Amino acid sequence: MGDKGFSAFRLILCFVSFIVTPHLVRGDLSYSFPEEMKIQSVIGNIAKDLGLDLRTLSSRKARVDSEETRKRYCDINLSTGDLITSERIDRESLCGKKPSCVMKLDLVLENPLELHRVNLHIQDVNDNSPKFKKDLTEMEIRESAEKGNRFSIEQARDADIGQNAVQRYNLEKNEYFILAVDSNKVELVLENKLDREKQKELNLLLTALDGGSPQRSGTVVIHVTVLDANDNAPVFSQAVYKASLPENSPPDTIVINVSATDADEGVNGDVTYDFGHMSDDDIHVFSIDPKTGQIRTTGVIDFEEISSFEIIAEAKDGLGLTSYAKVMIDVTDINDNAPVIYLKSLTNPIPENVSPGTEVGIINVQDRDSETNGQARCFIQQNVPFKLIPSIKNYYSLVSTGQLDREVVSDYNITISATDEGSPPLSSSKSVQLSVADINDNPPVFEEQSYSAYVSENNKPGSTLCSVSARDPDWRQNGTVIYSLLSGEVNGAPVSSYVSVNGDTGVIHAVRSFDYEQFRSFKVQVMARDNGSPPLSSNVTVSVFISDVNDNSPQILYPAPEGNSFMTELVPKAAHGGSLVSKVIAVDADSGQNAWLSYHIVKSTDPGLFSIGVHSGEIRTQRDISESDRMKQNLIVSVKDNGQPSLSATCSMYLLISDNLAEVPELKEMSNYESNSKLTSYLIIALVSVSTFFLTFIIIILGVRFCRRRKPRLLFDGAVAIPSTYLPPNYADVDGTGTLRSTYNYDAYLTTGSRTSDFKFVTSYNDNTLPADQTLRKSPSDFVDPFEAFDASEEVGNVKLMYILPESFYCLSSSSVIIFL
Ligand SMILES: *[C@@H]1O[C@H](CO)[C@@H](O)[C@H](O)[C@H]1NC(C)=O
Ligand SMILES: *[C@@H]1O[C@H](CO)[C@@H](O)[C@H](O)[C@H]1NC(C)=O
Ligand SMILES: *[C@@H]1O[C@H](CO)[C@@H](O)[C@H](O)[C@H]1NC(C)=O
Ligand SMILES: *[C@@H]1O[C@H](CO)[C@@H](O)[C@H](O)[C@H]1NC(C)=O
Ligand SMILES: CC(=O)N[C@H]1CO[C@H](CO)[C@@H](O)[C@@H]1O
Repeated sequence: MGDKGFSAFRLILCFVSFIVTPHLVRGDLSYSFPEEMKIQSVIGNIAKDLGLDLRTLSSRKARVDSEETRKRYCDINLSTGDLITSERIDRESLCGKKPSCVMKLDLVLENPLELHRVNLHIQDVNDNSPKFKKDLTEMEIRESAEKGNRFSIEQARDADIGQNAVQRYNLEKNEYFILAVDSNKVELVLENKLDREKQKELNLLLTALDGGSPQRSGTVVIHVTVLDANDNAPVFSQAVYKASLPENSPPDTIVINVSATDADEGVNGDVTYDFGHMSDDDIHVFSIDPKTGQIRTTGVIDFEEISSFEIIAEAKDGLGLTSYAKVMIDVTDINDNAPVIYLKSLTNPIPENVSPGTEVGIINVQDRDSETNGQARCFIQQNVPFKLIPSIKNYYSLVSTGQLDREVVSDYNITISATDEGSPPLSSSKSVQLSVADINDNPPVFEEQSYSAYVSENNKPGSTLCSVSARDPDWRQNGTVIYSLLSGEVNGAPVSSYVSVNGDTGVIHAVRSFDYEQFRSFKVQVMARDNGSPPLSSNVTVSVFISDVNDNSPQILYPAPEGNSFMTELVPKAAHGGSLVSKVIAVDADSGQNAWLSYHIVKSTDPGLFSIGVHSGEIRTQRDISESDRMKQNLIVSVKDNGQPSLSATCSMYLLISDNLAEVPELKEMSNYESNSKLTSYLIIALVSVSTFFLTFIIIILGVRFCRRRKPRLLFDGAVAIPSTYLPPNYADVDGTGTLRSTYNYDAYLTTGSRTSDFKFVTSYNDNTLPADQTLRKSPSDFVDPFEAFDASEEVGNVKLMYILPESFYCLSSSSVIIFL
């Protein structure tokens, strides 16, 4: 509006100057007028302005002369005196860009020659539009161009000047560029970044406007081609790729394809693939094809190691712009792991006395697979007294189900198997050795229920009687058998003084020599004990039977041994042949054959006169006595037993063939007849007293029988007080258990075969350490039992009675005639 007002103002001004400013100055006329006036347009009235007479103009040949151009542009209407345009006056062609355009004309008058300068000021008129060189300008701009970058545009040209020249430019509205115009340049300024990929090219309409009125304009189309820059990273088709892959897939299995596109062109759009940063573990597992983006396996895929992979795939274009996508690969489980059985704890060995249900071990089963592939069941074989009880999680308790007996099964081989529930299932097994530890639960057992040992009397001390043996199936010391004698007494003496047992071997040794005549058998208890704690034991009875040896010579009771008595048999003169004269009485402490005596006359005064009964010992006449026979007859009789070798004894028998002792004169010669008769009376007294004693003895025996436990000492005090001097001192070394010490000296000797030793059992327990005046404390049965043993062992028909005398014992046979003279 202001523009227009301004233009109007200028037009008026121009018009005013055109009207008001004729140069009336002689010689100089000035006119101002706009260009491009119509031909014949009146510029001014020269005649008037110069004061010329119109009528004279033609006569004076008034004309317009132009110095510079051949064209005149103006003419004078001679009839009106007006200066009129005769040609188009274009200021631009006359003056170009000059700010003031003045055409100088000469007005020539003749008659008189008058010359007037006429200056024609040609006013510009907006007759030219702004003009660009071309209607279309091509421009190439890189899309990478930064905001604010300027791109010059050639200015528009307008032939007009001043206000009519280009005053401003106008850029069609667009989102990228704005216009920056200053006096000498026009520039496009990038306001928003270009994106070739969004808009490859754009046309901008640029308008140049002048200040004329009416306003004129010129336009140009700027065709902008956006050049590609590598401004686009490749773009993956998915931000996250998901794939699943069975474990153990062979190498070169295609896992997934990733793909990325790049909007850029050419090398900028060439996408190559790679992996982004990867852990060292994953590097060898997958490969990616740089061209196709195919991801393949290269290594071993083990679900149990890694169950899922998260890989970064990288896409890169030619100039290095990259983008990334996540590739998630889930590995699916395959049942490729067998369950593994771990023995977490084991009580080994287990004592055999554990109660059923005792936990023996803990087992853990692990299967690295997952889900059902990793669920394992565990079991053991049937034929063992153990079972598995499932416990928490994959733990099992191995417990015993029955009573164990090491002596039956000492080791168990338990096979534990585990199977998972995969398809196909996998299984494994483990063998567990379990030992059963011993408990001393078995006593030693003797191989036989009882043992018998047979030994000949007069055995050497230390000789072996027999051996016992017991077995104990327990282990080591629990099964180590030690033998010992149980304390007890035999005939009132500790058994240890008779036998000993080797603790290790069970061999039973005689400690002393036995005398059959003293006792024929005895029993000892042997204990077998193991070494356990507490020990177990069992007992066995060992019966020792002593067999007879011919160690006793026949003992001649009648006639008394020579020197001790003086005995004579009277043989009546009238004795007929075959009549019994006398009898030799002998006994043998041995038994059986050893005591089977035979009698022989080894020497006689008159060999034909007497004979002796081989077995009876009866001396009989062989024939009638005749007068010629000598009065004194001597017989030497030998008594032999039937042992091997046989033992014998001899005695002398004095026979007197007479009817009357008085008839024997020689008798007086016989030494000490007086004393003999005296002796006889002594003997009679002795016999009476002995008989009395015997009767007393019988009464006492009977008394003892009835009340044996009341006064046993009465009977035996005398007997047991017999001092024993022939027991060797080292008997004291026999310890109480009857077990021989290893240092025991077997050289112990015992007198044998003599009468005095016959009843050694009486003295044997009366050992050296016992003071003579000490009262023995023994239970009565201890004393009586040996007698009972004797009673039991007596031979039928040969009942022996026993006299107990202060110094000795005599055994007398009731079948014999006992004669003490
Ligand atoms: C990956 O592309 C290849 C060809 O380039 C095609 O053979 C294969 O099947 C594709 N694999 C997947 C998983 O799309
Ligand atoms: C226990 O079993 C294993 C394997 O089955 C075998 O090698 C071993 O000899 C067995 N031991 C016994 C004592 O049976
Ligand atoms: C013997 O048995 C006992 C239990 O009675 C036991 O403690 C010990 O270990 C066993 N000895 C051996 C060598 O087995
Ligand atoms: C063996 O005898 C002893 C002594 O008499 C006794 O203590 C023990 O209990 C007996 N042992 C057996 C197994 O009978
Ligand atoms: C030669 C010429 O143009 N003469 C003109 C002068 O002016 C008068 C009046 O306007 C015209 O009638 C003539 O023709």
